[in-house]
Amino acid sequence: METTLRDQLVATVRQAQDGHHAILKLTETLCPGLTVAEAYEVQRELLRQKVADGDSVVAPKMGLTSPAKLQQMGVEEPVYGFLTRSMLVAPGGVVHLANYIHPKAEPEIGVVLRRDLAGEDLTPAEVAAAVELVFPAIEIIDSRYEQFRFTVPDVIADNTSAAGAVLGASVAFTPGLDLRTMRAVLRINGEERAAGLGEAVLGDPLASIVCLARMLAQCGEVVRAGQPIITGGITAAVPLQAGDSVEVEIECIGRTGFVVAR
Ligand code: OOG
Ligand code: MG
Repeated sequence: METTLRDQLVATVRQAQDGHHAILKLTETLCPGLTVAEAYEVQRELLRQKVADGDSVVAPKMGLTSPAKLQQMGVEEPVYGFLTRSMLVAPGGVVHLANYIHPKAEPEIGVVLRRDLAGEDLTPAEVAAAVELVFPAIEIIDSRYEQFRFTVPDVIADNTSAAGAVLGASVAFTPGLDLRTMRAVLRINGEERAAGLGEAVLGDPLASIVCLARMLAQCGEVVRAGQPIITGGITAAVPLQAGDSVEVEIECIGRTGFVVAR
């Protein structure tokens, strides 16, 4: 992709991210023909700039990996983005709506690998052998596009709506722990608002890591050991309002939460 156009797309998305305002889709304005590969170039350049400005990359995230999410967003394929240090919210912490546009929360299962994983055709069993820890997570997504509507290239260029994440305490991953059958519940002020099983994520949250490794391999990258990777929303995302106390509990893994203020 031509650098001038790429930089224009990066600047447009970055202003929306930093200024917390919604924009029209890139595919509706600057670049109707934006491809998935070009969108990842935009995502990468934007992240590179953020890192140059003092932020740091924490871990990749998978998105659009469950039927509930695909249906909610009206798109068809898994995508990845990256969580950065500035997005992290301490468990039990407070997030301020003023720092977002139209934030939503979604329950996710997180994993930490004990060794790097690379390749186009890993199996869930190979991933399972490499998983060291698992943790309950809440991703706060906040599409920079109006109405939270986008095409796949648009959402990739916007770092897959990544805006915040609460990463709960991790537990050791043991072979007996079948993530497919773990029930995830998202509660707001004590009331259950969304629930689903781990298997909603590509049949197995570990398949999400297989998919991530495959996508990263296309640009010669690997899934790194030690990073807290989130595998994708298990349920549809739930809009946040001031006064919400949000909690996610993943069966056998644990719970985490945060509070929403104006
Ligand atoms: C895109 C991000 C999707 C997930 O877990 O499915 C995502 C969006 O829904 O805005 O993070
Ligand atoms: Mg997510």
